[in-house]
This record gives sequence, structure tokens and C-alpha cells, in this order.
Amino acid sequence: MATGCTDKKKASEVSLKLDPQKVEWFKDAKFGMFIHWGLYSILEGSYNGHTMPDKSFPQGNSWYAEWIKPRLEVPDDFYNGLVNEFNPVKYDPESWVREACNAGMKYLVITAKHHDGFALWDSKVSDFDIAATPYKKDLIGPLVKACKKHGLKYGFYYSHWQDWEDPDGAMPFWYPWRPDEDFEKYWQRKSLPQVKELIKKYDPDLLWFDTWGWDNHITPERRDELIRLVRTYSDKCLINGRICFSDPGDNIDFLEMHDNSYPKEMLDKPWQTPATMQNSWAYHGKDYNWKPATRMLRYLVSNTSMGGNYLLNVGPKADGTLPAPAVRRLREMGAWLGTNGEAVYGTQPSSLKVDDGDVYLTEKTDGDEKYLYIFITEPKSSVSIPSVLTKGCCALETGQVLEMASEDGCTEIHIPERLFKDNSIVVLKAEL
Ligand code: FHN
Repeated sequence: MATGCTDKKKASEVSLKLDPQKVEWFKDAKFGMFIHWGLYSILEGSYNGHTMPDKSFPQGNSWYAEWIKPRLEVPDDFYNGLVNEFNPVKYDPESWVREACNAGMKYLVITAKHHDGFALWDSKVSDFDIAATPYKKDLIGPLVKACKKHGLKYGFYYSHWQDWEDPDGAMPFWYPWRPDEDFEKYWQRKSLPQVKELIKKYDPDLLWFDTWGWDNHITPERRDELIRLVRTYSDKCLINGRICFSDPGDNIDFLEMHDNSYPKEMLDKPWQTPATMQNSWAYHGKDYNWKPATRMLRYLVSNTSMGGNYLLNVGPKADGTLPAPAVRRLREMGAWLGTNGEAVYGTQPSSLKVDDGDVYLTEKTDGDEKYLYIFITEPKSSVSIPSVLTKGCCALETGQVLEMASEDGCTEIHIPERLFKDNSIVVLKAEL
């Protein structure tokens, strides 16, 4: 089995930049599963008769259930005491990985440690971890094993900046300012050593760091110190731009958009959108705002047409099961990708531009042939492509050949009404 985890390199051998070839799998993958899971999953977005969002708390107006501790002012003792309750006896990593694969996802990213500071593996540098729970057993190792078995790439979300349990970790902005020399203690004592543990123990394909807006303690120096650590122990692990959102520098491997945000133009690096199925990332028992599968497929297709990925989140329950609405959506998306994935995976944005907000294009070269894929997200009777398509055009799913006519360097493709009858995104394939 190829491994990217290397023995410690000499400082002089460590380049902060990864070989761009190592990012190719990510560019081709397009679709991944994000998993937010931890102590907060026990509370399901509610505490002491209050449910998020709750404006009666000064900072309570948020759906993010993983933020329940500071937003609903859950006392430290109570929240950190949840380690005595976390017991995910129904955890079956193999079934999670199977759902991800069936959904058409090519990689998975789990919150090894979120802002609350709790580690899902047995960490040697902190006792606030899975070993302190009644469950006791490592949660990350078995998931990694299942990913390897099914050929799914895997990575870890690691909150390197915010840590609400460590006395020196960064806190939300409405807390008293943490002096930088205190943060440095946390950085050296917990943050860097835990990242090293994650790489050496599990050999991840990517690390997902998280800062936004006011990422003050994460200076370019600390950013580079962390990048250097990752590159020292792995020659394959990708690093996302949120390692330092305000100044990611040139050595990160892909850009991370804001939550649920979709750029309208091409970017000059590989990129992805982290996205929720509900409003919350962590499981929230009263967040009924589930997005329809077709809407999420549209986000996927839109990102793909601009060279970006879609990292779609699932928030498991505290017992280890996946919520039923999430599973149904994953399966619907997987069914669509099963017949239309050819137009998604391994494709590039097209150089052709269509002046229609409901139509997206990708291209793929296969030997001497070059194909254009046309995604039509709303019913319409025709679509005009600014190129002369001489070699025919068909519906990707059925192979039905469509009528078309070329004039003045454009081709008008006529689309039978029945193609839209089942309400899903229609994909056409044309040879260029
Ligand atoms: O604060 C986190 C949030 O809980 C969640 O993890 C998201 C995922 O992109 N990142 C931060 C907010 O952007």
C-alpha cells in the first residue's frame, strides 16, 4: 500500500510547496463527504430548554449545533462532562463509507477535533479525547481502515486555532482577548503535536484547517510553521486555504470557499465549497431545513463547471447513526451520478460560454476525442452552444440522439419535453 507518511525529513529537505501532481486526484474527485461529529452531537442543538437559534442569548442567533457551548452559554463543567456520556455504540464506519461511495463521493473529511477541543482519537497530548469516554475506542482508525478498503481518500478537519477547552486556545470573538503568548503555549503544547499525531497515526490525504475573517493568532509565520510540519511528515497530504483564510499564501493546495458559498467566476487554484444539507453542520434535531437533492446536485454541477469541488456535510447522531433525511438525499444524488457521473468526474471547465444561468458545461478528453457535456437544470425546449457541433449530440442517460441545427458558428440543440418529466438535471453529450 502506497503511503505518503514519511520519516521526519531534514529541515533543509522540506519544501513548503507540494508537487502539483499530488493535487490531481482532488481536482478529478469533485464530490466529497464532510462529517461533523463530536460531543456537541449529544445535545442536538438544544440545551436547558433552549434551541438554536435563540436570540435571547446575545450570541445565540446561529443554527450551528457544534457551536452550542459558547452560543447558548453551556457551562464548561456541563459541556466538558459530556465526555462521560459520549458512547456511539451504533457506530459502523464501514456503513458510512458505503453511503459515501454509493453517493458518488470520492473522499471524506471528518472532524478529528472541532472548536470544542475534543479529539475523536486517543491523543497522547490531551485527555479531552475519545479514550476518556465510556466508548473508549478510537473512532478515526476504523474509519480510515474502511476508507482504504473502499478506495475512498480521507482527510481530517482539525481546529488548529479555536480550542474552547484548552486554557490557551483561541476563543470566539466575544470572549476576552487571548494574549498571543498564551496562544503560543496552546500552539506548541496541543495544536502542532496533535496534527503530527494525526499524520503519523493515520497518514491522511488532506488536512482541513479552519479560520475565517479575523484569524488573528494565525500569522503567516504560524501558518508556515504548520505547513512545514505537515510537509515534514507527509509527501502527499493536501492543505486547505483556511489554514489562514485572510492570507493563505502560495503553499496551500486548494482554496476553501466560505460555508455554502459558490463563486461566480473561475479561480486560479483548485477549490471547493464546504456545504450543509441542513442549516447546521452537526446533527441538530430541530433543524428541518433539509435541501432537496436536486438543489444540491445543481451546486455540485455549478462548481464542477468552474473547476471546483463540493464537500457536502453529514452530521451523524451521537449514537453513530446517520440521520434518515441525509441518507435519502445521499442515495438520490448517487443514483443521478450513477448515470451522469461521466460528465462530472475528471472533467474540466469548458472554454465555451453559454448565456443561460440554467445551463452548465464541462469538457473531457478521452484519447483523440474531446467531449462537451451540457447540464440543463430547468426545463427548456432548446439550448444554443457557441460552436458548430458536427458529430451529433445525445442525452447521456439514454443515448437518445437529439436534433440540432448549426448557423453562424452556433448550434441549436432541440430538447424533447419528456427529458424533463422526472424533474432531474438533464445531461447532454456532444463530441467536439
Ligand atoms: O465554525 C466552523 C463551523 O462550525 C463549521 O465547522 C464550518 C465548516 O466550514 N467552519 C467554521 C465556520 O466557517
